[in-house]
Amino acid sequence: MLNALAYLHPQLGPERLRALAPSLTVAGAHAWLPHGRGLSHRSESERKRWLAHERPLTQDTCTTQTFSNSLATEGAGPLNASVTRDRVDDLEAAVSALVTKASLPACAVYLFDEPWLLGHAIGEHVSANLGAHYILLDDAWAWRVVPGTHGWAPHRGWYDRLDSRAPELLNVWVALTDASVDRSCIHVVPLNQDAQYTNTERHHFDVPTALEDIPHVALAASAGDVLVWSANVLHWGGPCDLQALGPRVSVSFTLARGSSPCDGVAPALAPPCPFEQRLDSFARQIVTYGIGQPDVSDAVILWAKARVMLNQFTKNMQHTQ
Ligand SMILES: O=C(O)CCC(=O)C(=O)O
Repeated sequence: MLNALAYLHPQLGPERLRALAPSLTVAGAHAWLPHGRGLSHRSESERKRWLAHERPLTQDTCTTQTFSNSLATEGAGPLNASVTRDRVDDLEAAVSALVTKASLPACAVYLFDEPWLLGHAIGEHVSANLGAHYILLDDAWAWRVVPGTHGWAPHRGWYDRLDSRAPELLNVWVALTDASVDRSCIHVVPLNQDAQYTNTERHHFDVPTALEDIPHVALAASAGDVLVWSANVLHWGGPCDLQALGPRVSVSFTLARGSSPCDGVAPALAPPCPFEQRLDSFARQIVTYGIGQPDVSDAVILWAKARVMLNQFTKNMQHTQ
């Protein structure tokens, strides 16, 4: 039944996705595996060998100290590593093909393994730098902000106080194109300038109605840059001017420290993983974030809601049997 539902949306079959982004991997079907078979049934050593091919990050000039200091004081900053040029180009091309050739949401890029491999690699890098173990959550989104539109409105990813040296919840945002001030870069209110946060009596924060007078910083980024912020930092995606060089494309991840609270969000599936499970995860992201997004059609929302509901129904049936 679920198989049938997967393909009710004509653009969501693995062959169609492979045709749209031939340089990426669907369902763990890495090029060196015959007949495009997944790896989920293979041994751990084979899996590790496959993952070892994947080095999507390069170390940057910004030091560990700079990264951890800006996180501790401002709650946000660039990671001291960036994404390799090839991987940035492949992911950006995939997002653009999904949106422009198949009318799918940018977030469909998470049907491929590579974004998750990148998320896991960033999680390991952040863990090593902050001296705390972070896990990647099943919580992700992708943007293609076209000129004349803007990124997400101001919000916090978490509304309670977090540990500033090693926040329990981190947002990770990866630029797949340049994201300059005129091309929808991220804006943040640094925690040390956020009146709500500097009031140490206060433990729950909100989003002020008037932002004009609030000090904020534009975090202009180049393609491949990785920004990390404590989830309770007030942030938003700026406007992409009509004169900008092109759309701003980016992907995001969420990392949770150890077993910290994360609103019931499960850990991300380790790649490679079966395509059906990727579809489930994609449907969950659409249900969580997709409504009202310009690149998410009503057909995709309907499909995602049906898939999530059917999964829930199947789970309930299994519990009652
Ligand atoms: O890219 C954007 O416009 C918003 C990003 C964001 O709000 C987030 O990653 O939480």
